[in-house]
Amino acid sequence: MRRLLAMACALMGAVIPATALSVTFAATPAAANCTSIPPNADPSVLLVVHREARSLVVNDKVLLAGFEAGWVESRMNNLPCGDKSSLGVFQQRWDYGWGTPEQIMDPVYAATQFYTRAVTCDRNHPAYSAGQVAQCVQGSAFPDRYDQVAGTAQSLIAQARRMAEMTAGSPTDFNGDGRSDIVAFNQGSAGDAYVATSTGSSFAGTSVKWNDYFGLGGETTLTGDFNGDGKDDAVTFTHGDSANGPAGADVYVALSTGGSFAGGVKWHDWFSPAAEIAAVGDVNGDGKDDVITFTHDAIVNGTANADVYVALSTGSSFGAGQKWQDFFAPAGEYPAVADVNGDGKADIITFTQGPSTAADVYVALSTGSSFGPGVKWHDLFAVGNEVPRVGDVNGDGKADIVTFTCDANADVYVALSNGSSFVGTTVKWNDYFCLPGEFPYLADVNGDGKADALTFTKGSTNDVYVGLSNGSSFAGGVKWHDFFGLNGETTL
Ligand SMILES: [Ca+2]
Ligand SMILES: [Ca+2]
Ligand SMILES: [Ca+2]
Ligand SMILES: [Ca+2]
Repeated sequence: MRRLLAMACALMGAVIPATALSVTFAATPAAANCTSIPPNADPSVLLVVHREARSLVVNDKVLLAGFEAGWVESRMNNLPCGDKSSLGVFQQRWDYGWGTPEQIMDPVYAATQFYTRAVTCDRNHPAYSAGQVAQCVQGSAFPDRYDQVAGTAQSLIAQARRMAEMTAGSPTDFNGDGRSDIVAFNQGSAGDAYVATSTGSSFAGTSVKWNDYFGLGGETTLTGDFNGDGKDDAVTFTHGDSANGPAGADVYVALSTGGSFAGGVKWHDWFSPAAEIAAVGDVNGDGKDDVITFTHDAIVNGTANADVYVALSTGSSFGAGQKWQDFFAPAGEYPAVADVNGDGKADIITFTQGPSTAADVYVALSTGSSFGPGVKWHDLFAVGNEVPRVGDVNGDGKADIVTFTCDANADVYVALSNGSSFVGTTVKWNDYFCLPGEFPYLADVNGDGKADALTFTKGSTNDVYVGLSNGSSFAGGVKWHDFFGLNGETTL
């Protein structure tokens, strides 16, 4: 751990903005014997509890039960203390058959224990509310507390989903024709991957399956050209965290043949465990995409690990994980990967996502063997819950930053890279693109060298709209596909 004072101070005001995480809780949590319990949820615990629910393919009610129980018992913190022998997020007891203390203190294990039992309770009592399912598992002396925090739990689920969907810089030209395509990983227990290829003016193909078992629920599925043949491949990170977990922290790659993804092959057996944020980019500029993981730790008392590890592609596997930066993108920030200075080596970017007084963008340039210091490249971009992306929207070889408000305004703002900073504040490139609940993305879908705006509407329409870049704005949205990407699927 190394403390970078200047940056830590600069980021302090922005980390964990006063949104849902700051909900105050009047009643005393069940962990009565702890001398102090953090007032806010631990972001890494939120993400792990969310991922385990997805891994077990639980329904929305059981997911809510997990977040209600976690908030009531520990305010979603991995407590090393509690009433009697209770420990961890769910205050489980080793002397009542929940596992060893070490297992219970592993949030992956604890969440799996909770959800496995909650699924049974829900199946046996289908009329139960989420809070009643939580009580069925927990057997609390205060059975009504769980349903009472449903609103808070929903806010925390939204925070976790936002972290689970952090995605930037995952290229999608699967057949290598120079035009970006789209992919949907349905995850769950099916693990199907569907691709629709770009014709230059639409995405062709519905239900064209490129792999029928890749990327299960709770995993992070991304894309990139890992063997350097010009065709983007698929990668999945399983995010297990220890011998206690149901799976290790494996990384599988499915190479593109140009018309399908081959069977998944393990390229790494320990990378991006637990609540780390995985990403893709060619950080050493050899033409093969590498994998990057942000440990994304919360800042506590002005310090945090917040490390960044890289595993370089050899073309047939990923090498050992190496620390390339030791303080970048702590929890609450939105990390991304792209070549912002145009030297052919992908750099790391983080959006602090605070209020307008603290919505900064930092960059750490790749040297080819490490990332340099974090430097502020913009001081007002991607405020609060906006959705930031990175891509070369004007085709000059340097990746730019884009933010989608994805609210009723549906605005899209861009700041262009000049190689040492992002230029432009409130420069609107489209004023109606990405409504609430949609998933925006950037990709060069017509192959002119300029990244275009995409949005997957999901919801009830499942459409895909494209706003082509002309180098200074995104054109109005045009529907390129009318049935692609369902709710809960990962779409890129
Ligand atoms: Ca490839
Ligand atoms: Ca590389
Ligand atoms: Ca670079
Ligand atoms: Ca550019």
